[in-house]
Amino acid sequence: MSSGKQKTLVFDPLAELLAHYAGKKGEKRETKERAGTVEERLKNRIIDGEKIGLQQDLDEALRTHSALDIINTILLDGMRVVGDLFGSGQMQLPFVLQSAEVMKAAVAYLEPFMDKAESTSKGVMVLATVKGDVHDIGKNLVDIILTNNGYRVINLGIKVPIETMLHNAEEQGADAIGMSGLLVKSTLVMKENLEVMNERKITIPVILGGAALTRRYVEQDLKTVYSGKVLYANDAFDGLRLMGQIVSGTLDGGADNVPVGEEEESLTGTEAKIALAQQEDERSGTRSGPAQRSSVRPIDRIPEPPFWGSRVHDDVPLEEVFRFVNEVALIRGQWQVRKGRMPEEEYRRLVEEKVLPEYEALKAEIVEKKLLQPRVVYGYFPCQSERDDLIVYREDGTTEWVRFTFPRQKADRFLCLSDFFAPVESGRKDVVAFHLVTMGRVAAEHSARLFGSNRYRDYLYFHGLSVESAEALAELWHKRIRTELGIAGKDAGEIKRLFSQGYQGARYSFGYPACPSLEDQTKLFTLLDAGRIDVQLTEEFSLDPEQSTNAIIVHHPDARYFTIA
Ligand code: B1M
Repeated sequence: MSSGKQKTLVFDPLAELLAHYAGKKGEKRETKERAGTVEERLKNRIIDGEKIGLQQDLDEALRTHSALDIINTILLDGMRVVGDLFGSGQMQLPFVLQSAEVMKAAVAYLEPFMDKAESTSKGVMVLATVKGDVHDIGKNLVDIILTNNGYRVINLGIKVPIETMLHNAEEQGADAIGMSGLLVKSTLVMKENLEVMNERKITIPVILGGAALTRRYVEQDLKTVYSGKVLYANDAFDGLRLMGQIVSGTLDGGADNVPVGEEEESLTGTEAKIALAQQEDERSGTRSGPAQRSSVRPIDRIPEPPFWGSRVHDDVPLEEVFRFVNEVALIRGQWQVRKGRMPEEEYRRLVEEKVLPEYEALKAEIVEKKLLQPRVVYGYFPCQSERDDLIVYREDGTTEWVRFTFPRQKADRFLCLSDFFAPVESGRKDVVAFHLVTMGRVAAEHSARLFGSNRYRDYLYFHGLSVESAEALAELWHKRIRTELGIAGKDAGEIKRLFSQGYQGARYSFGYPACPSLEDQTKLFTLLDAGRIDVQLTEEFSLDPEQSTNAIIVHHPDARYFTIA
């Protein structure tokens, strides 16, 4: 039983967050002792994400409560407060995950005290990333939040076919199936899955989530293909809320499920919606553009590449890659350390004094243990444009090797990616560069290790940095390509200005609006002989390992990001 110094029981999220970031878990907290009843202490341990002293409090609680009672009434109540604080913007994701870690540890400690027949489970979800998609983190965040709020989650992993999901759902008596995916392709797989389920007259509720998914697509298109309930979850807590409604029978499945104040337009990134619109255009066959050309003029002096063909680099220093990490995307996007209701100055202090030192420590650990292994394959190829096509030639400059067809804007400037290259009729050969970068399989393996050992917060941090490092390597290599082509003179001095295209030309990743076809990555793989850096394309055109990205690199000064619709 704890005794001695008192600690205030009033929860101050910022103070807790600052304490949390003050060092590794438990540091500075070892001596902190809690006051109040054992029930209050346990609940506050969950809220504060504090493991030190947990076992003693659980032992004390076991004298007056059953293990099941402790979980259902005390600990889950703590998690409910955590969810509320997160929902109201008062608690940040890393801190939520810290609480989930304590919950997990507490339940593991209590399990041996429970009868075999006793179950803490409020319901069961079979959860998976859909076929052909390697994206892990979204689904795993859902797993963490559901598991530590009393649900049993059968997490089937990535690239999961519908048959496996259905088999597990039946075997485990699941209350719902959860499907996740990163790319627009995956939203189409979700649709196919629902069609299969419908044909078989299966009606289990389905929750869908992922970056390229929109509520509109789920609630308008997908609802029409499935006679069971199909629900859109914007984030992991939305998934938790829906799961609660499913098991309590309070779900009505309609627009009423949208939380108050949630606007359609704020549901997913604008980029995701643009990409989806593009995909819809493609499906409805409106993709090929009018004969009109844009007013982009061919460049006078075509840059000279240092070599033709492709080269592999697996000696890129990690320190160099880290210099190109977009810290805003990392901290606010991946780690979800957001300002919320915090005054600007406090947020700045939090980031500078607490988050950035942790970031530095993580980078040092990664370098020391080689937990990321950057590899690049890139190359330069002779090319010409022909209307909406880009023809890529073999090194001889005359034999057509690969041909891309890009969409053209139907209005506005009538832009098409091919316009940035010398046309066939000019008689001149232009140059196009491609690259594919990865942080290596070790990145996915280490992420899986952290998740598997319930180190949720470390998992979020490492995974987030690993994917942003892939993006950083792409940025770094784009700079190298500009330098090699002799067009780096217009580069912004500050690295962070490169993130908003502070340079000549553009880097278009396949799947972006200007080159939306993910299938076109097979052509890039052919040109670059991509297997040499151990990156594979799945049957749904996802890049495996997850921490990989590729692009077509255009040197023309007028090349900027544009949308098609
Ligand atoms: Co790229 N990417 N990316 N990317 N990326 C998107 C998704 C894209 C919309 C950007 C765009 O067009 N501008 C676009 C997809 C469009 C399309 O499909 N055509 C895109 C593309 C094209 C690509 C590549 C194909 C580009 C290329 O290299 N050719 C490539 C593919 C990578 C691969 O296959 N392995 C690629 C690569 C990358 C990076 C590696 C550089 C990087 C990391 C990707 C990763 O995380 N594995 C990256 C990033 C960062 C993004 C954006 C900017 C952010 C995605 C992210 O990491 N979110 C994204 C654009 C955007 O969303 N604004 C984009 C954070 C993550 C925690 O969220 O996984 O969505 P998420 O999970 C959330 C919710 O969605 C929800 O809860 C989670 C927690 O809140 N949720 C569920 C998810 N599943 C759920 C299930 C549920 C409930 C909720 O219940 C079952």
